[in-house]
Amino acid sequence: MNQRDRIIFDLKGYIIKPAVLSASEVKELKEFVLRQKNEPESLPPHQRSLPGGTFERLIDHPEVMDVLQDVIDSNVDKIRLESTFLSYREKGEGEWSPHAGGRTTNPNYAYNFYDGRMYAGMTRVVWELEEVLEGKGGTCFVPGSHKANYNIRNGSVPSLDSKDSGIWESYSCPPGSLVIFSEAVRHSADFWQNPNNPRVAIFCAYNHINVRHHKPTFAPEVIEGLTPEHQRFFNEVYHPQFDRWERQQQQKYIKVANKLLGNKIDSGLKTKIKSIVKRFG
Ligand SMILES: O=C(O)CCC(=O)C(=O)O
Repeated sequence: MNQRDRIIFDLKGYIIKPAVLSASEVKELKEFVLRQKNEPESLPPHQRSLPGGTFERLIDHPEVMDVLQDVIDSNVDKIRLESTFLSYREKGEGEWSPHAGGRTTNPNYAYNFYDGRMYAGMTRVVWELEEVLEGKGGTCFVPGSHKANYNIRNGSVPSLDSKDSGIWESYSCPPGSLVIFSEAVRHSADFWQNPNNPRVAIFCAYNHINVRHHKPTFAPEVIEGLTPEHQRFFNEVYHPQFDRWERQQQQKYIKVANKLLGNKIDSGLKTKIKSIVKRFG
């Protein structure tokens, strides 16, 4: 993350990165997620919902990881992906629903600044696949509200939550842009009013490996269909040190099996040992 983006994210609680994806990447991705939405049966089971299929390669897109390493954890292994969904809105669809905002001790989405760097919990990464026009339905924010000292979370001054209170802002961006925000910033969905195109956006919620906000709902066959590098974003909530211990245990058992079989252990047996250690180790 460059210093300008760091300062903006800390100051406002969100940043926009315009046109991260090329026009052809946007086209391919949009066609795929609309197929997932409209004709899932036409796809193999492991691609019928997010994060499966064309979206998979965006899980650890370098532009996303670059930001998350600055706001969640510098170690990519400590970043999880806990929710992904498609937001599709035609003109007139949507809602005004302000939520979050203010300082919180809730580790799921607390925002802190300590020792020269940001520490955000749940961080939303939104891929906008259609053009967004300011004030016409993109996500709205009260900039800086992730650090508010008065309690704005419970909506105790309702006039502040009205869209025309003067404290809300939104954005314009071309298709393929990224909107990244701390869940701690007060924000709201809006009614889609862009006459030119629907809203087609993929919402992702990343978090630190040690906490989770959402109840997991991913289809097991979709997660099993991902590459191992991507599967690990959906591991249960635990510290990655346990993966190291598990690998050490597996190696121990594989060594013993090698000794017993005179170094003839094949890859099928190795996989079996690994899964047994994983289940019972
Ligand atoms: O639909 C939107 O634009 C905002 C969604 C939202 O409120 C959230 O991600 O928490």
